[in-house]
Amino acid sequence: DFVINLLRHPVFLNNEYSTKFIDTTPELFDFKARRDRATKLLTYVADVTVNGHPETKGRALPPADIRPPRAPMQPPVDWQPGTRQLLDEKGPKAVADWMLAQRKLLITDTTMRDGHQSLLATRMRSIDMINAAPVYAARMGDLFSVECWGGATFDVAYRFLQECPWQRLRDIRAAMPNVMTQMLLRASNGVGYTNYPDNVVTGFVHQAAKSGVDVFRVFDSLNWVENMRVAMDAVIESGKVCEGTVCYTGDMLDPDRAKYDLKYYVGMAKELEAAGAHVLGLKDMAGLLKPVAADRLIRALKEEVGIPIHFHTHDTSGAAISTIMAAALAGVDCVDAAMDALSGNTSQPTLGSVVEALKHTDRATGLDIAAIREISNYWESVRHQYAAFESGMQAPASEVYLHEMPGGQFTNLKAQARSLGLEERWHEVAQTYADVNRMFGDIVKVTPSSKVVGDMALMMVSQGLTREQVEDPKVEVSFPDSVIDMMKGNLGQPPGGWPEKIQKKVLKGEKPMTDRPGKHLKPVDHEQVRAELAEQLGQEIDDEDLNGYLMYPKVFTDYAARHAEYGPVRALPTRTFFYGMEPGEEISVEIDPGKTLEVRLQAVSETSEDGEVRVFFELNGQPRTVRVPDRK
Ligand code: BTN
Ligand code: 3PY
Ligand code: ZN
Repeated sequence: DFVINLLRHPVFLNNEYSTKFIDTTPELFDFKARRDRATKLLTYVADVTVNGHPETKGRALPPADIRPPRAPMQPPVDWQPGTRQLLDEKGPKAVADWMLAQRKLLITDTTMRDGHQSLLATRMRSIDMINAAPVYAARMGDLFSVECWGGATFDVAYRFLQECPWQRLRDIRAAMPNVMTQMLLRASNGVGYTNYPDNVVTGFVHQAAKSGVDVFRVFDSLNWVENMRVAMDAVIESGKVCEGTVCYTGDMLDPDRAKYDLKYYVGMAKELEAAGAHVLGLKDMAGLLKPVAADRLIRALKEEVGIPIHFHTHDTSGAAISTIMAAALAGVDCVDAAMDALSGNTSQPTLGSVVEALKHTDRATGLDIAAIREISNYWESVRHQYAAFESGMQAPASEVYLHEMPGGQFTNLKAQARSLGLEERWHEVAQTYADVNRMFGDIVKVTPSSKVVGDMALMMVSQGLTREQVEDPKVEVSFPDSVIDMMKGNLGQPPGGWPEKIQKKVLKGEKPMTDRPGKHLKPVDHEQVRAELAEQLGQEIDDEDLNGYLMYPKVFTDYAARHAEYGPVRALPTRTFFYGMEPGEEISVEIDPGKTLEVRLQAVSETSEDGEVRVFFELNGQPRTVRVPDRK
């Protein structure tokens, strides 16, 4: 250990030591991991300071005068028991009964999941959420839940933010002990883009429950209840709230689109109730449900099913608040909204405005509007730091009723279009997305089926192919892999099956599967995978790591390798993480509860002849020099 410390010591590495070095450098005898982690972090900060962060290069910068976001309250805070205590003490059925007994409209705050997934490409870092959790506990204790996990946040945490999604969950949960945490689960697709073996799905749900998820919103990207049972059963087994979810698509009021009519939705809702759902989720991922349709749908569902209804929508069209009002007046039990500063457009409708709209009515939410404003001000300052990930969407648009893209996909697809040089042709992409949907038989479009439709649309626009050409057996088309996979039946079955003509053309005669994909996937031997992974990475693999690896093998191992190099970068302020430091700047980095590093950047050298830059820090008052290659 001593030799390792010596060889890694920056003073030693920089050839700046004298004969007294060992005697005057007590940290050489400090064999705890802490010092080592500090060195890793300094290496990261030095690297980003010199080379920039690959994710923010060439993108919009945060406003020049921004200051680090300051949360309205610091721990410890006083809090009153909330839904979380109800769940822990009385179980999920009691939560559902309690929901039905409320006259007030219950609210889920989606800021920490769908809000930033839909507005900031899912890039919000854990530290910005964890800092908000205490004020939620103290002042938003009457929320139904806080959606803060699942969907795209899981792989983005590992892949782009270099942090552990499980730790995010545990930390938010610990700092907000009274409000239920909620996640979005893609049923057999877990938090991924493909069906997983049944025991991987079950194991993942059990781990998520153990690490801190209270409410699981479970949906299937083709609305196939058969494909939801494994995940729903696992949630029910774990004693948490199972929100079995219907995805809304199309236009229920349009007689020319009879496939998804009132009867269809009520039928699926009843199947979910029979499958054991405690709560019925109604997931309008693109924001297509119109106010009058919402009134009819919610009234019918309230009549036909006995479990509470939780409505989720997006404000892409600008009409979502009117749909929320219609749903509230029709008796919906709970709705999703995002804190004002992260609401609107492709995100959820505006939480404070929903609260205001219902004040002094019998459905008043009881939430504290002053607290909402203060918390939203915090989110506003958080949002500024992520300027690089803003979509540039300027206004709501009724075009969503044409393309029907989910709010969580819209900005992603736009970025994909840009990277293919198709940004100028965005409205063509939107029209083609609609054409592909019809060609595929008018399907539910939500992760992962939405990604398949998007892949196909981008391919067609970039190759100048029309729907007629793609459907023409005489025209040779090379379909994206995701399309082939979906037509094979690997995401399951849409209502009424796949249109035969296009399926035949895509599969070139190969026979599709029509039963549940999970039935054909071999169970995973968790302990064997754990042992192999531990061997490969040379580190212990805990249950969270194992479940992360099973969802995303390569994303996880890449994350683990970077973690070994850079250490706990999750603890860095967001601005430092994306932009490094300025000479003279000081930051505090809490790497463990109560263990804080004070870091000051003194200076940055010129690039040496061998292409290296020396970055001079003060770490807790001690000088430290880090060398990084100039890769600019
Ligand atoms: C990524 O791999 O794209 C994200 C992880 C962070 C990589 C770090 S950021 C500082 C340094 N500069 C780089 O170009 N990569 C590393
Ligand atoms: C996701 O699965 O990530 C979604 O947000 C679907 O709406
Ligand atoms: Zn959503």
